Amino acid sequence: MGLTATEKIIDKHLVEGKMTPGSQIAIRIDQTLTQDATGTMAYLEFEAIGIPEVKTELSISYVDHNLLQSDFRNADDHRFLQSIAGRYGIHFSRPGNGICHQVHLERYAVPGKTLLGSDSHTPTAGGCGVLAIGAGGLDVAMGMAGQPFYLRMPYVTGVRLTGKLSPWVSARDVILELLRLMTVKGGVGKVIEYFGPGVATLSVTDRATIANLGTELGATSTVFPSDETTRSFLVSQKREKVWQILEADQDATYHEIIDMDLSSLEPMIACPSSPDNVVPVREVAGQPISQVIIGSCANSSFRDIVVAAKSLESREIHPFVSFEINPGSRQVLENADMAGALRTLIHAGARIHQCGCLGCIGMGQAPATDTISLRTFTRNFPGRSGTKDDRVYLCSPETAVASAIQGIITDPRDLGQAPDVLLPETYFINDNGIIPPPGDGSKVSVLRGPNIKSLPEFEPLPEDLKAKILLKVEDNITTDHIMPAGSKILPLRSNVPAISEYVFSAIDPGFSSRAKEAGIIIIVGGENYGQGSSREHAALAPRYLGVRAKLVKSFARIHKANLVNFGILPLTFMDPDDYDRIKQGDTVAIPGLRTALLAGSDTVSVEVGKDKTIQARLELSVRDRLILASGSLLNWVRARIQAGQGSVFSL
Ligand code: MIC
Ligand code: SF4
Repeated sequence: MGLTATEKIIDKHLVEGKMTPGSQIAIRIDQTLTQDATGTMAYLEFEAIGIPEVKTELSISYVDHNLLQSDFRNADDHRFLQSIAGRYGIHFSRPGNGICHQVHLERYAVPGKTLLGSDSHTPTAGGCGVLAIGAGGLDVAMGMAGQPFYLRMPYVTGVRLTGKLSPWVSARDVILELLRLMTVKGGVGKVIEYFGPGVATLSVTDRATIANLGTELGATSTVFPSDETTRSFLVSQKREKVWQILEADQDATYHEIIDMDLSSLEPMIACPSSPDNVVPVREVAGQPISQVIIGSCANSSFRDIVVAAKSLESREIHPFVSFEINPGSRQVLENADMAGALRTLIHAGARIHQCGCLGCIGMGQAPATDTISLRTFTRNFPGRSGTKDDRVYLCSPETAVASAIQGIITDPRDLGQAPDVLLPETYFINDNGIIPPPGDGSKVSVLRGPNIKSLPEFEPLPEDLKAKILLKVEDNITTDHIMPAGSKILPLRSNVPAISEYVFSAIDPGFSSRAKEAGIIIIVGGENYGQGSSREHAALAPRYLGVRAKLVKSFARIHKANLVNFGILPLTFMDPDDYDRIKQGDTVAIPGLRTALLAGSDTVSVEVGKDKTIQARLELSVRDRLILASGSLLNWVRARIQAGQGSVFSL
């Protein structure tokens, strides 16, 4: 039987398990990436493993999330990241060089390879035929140490593209349409693979936009074939030699197929406050706006910036709108400049920022009270912009610029003739923003500022668990609810005691002080709990506060893996109606938990108060169970190293 492109990559990298969807597999990791906000912790964890040097083909540390340097802490983090990269054989992409996913696509993505990144939008490289997966920092640290990555063999959903996008309609509209169809839960456990004649009409950066936002479907990854378009892209990056073909076999079978005719699509927009709250732009057109930003790892490539500039030729930004450009990379900025786009943008009234995540992660650019902000970003979760009760819409660069001109949400087709954007045959390339490691890093000293605190130690799982339900939450709780980001909190990513003060602060400001009195804690939640970011702080900081279990209707993939890595038991309701039978403040007990876990039991009885018992499911692999019993992945790995089993982590 033939294989899909995804299966071909997995097959080549499989080190454990069988390619049966849903079963546990382990794959070899060729490349890793980290970004600063998750990276400081990932490198502290890598250090704690005790290996002299990374064992991957390429590992790279990007600095893109926190560039504010509002005090010494952020600058110290940058110095720490640069020095530890040199120490362990890791490339370092300097602050201002660009967003990890955009730079990686340009300079390092190799068709057919595996990439593990400590950021949920790592699948962006899937636009170039890479199997790229987002994970928690500890899993990426393990990848750097040469260990395989454990995951459930994904179901492969095929999206067959036909036709060609109409003028003013672009890649963002393709994925917004898919988000409308599949919702933020629709991709869980799946890789979304694109095929069909429509693929050839999309450039690699268009494909990367679509792959990037596959994360918002909850998908494990997104994979595009590697074809002649991919080859031309690699030629334009002077990297043709890494090109290789990747396509599904003629007789490959997909788990399901979604047909999409590109010609039938129209400009779409995600309304507040979820990326799947999608409608055609015309349905919400006419509402006044105060801010428009083009940027983020989803839509800040050369094409995205130039299409905005061309649309602005002999036009101006509306006087009530702040129009802002966050270029994806220094390469984008330099090439847009050479194409004359920057001058047009500046002249029309745009505010040009440095290359990085900036407002996408709430580092500045917060919108005004009770006004609409249009962004080409990835997420519009409530409050992520930094403004309470924000009204953030997500759309294409075309819709963004048309609206910035008119001052109201505008269907870009109203602007008349669509601009033509020619991609450079070869980009002007300058890699001086990337510092390769020295041949021998053993002499490099790691520079640690006072805000960089070592990792807390965690106790093994007790035999009997007695805990209090300190918080009960609804469906679709995001990691931005659990562990918010933004300019106040992001500088604390290397300081677990300090950042833990903000756990759940967005929805329950008293949580961390209550937690300090409560002892052992359990959290109850609904469907798709922990969607969004890969930030392991959303597991690490609650664990530090005493959270030992979460009982929910269903989990998002990366968050569940992070919970296991930090010794928090992920339990799901056998009967979802039991969610309504328990309340915040109840006490729960799970007697004999440790024995049941290690015996491989699939269910446990949870006693709630004095008179109720409900059943909870333990959907865990053998490895997960051992990690949970040890108290954390690091405890488990250290114990194995001490027992002389250090080089073989597999089970
Ligand atoms: C995000 O977009 O939410 C982030 C910030 O890039 C996160 C990583 C983080 O929290 O550091 C992600 O998507 O994984
Ligand atoms: Fe950065 Fe935003 Fe992309 Fe996250 S989604 S990596 S914050 S640009």
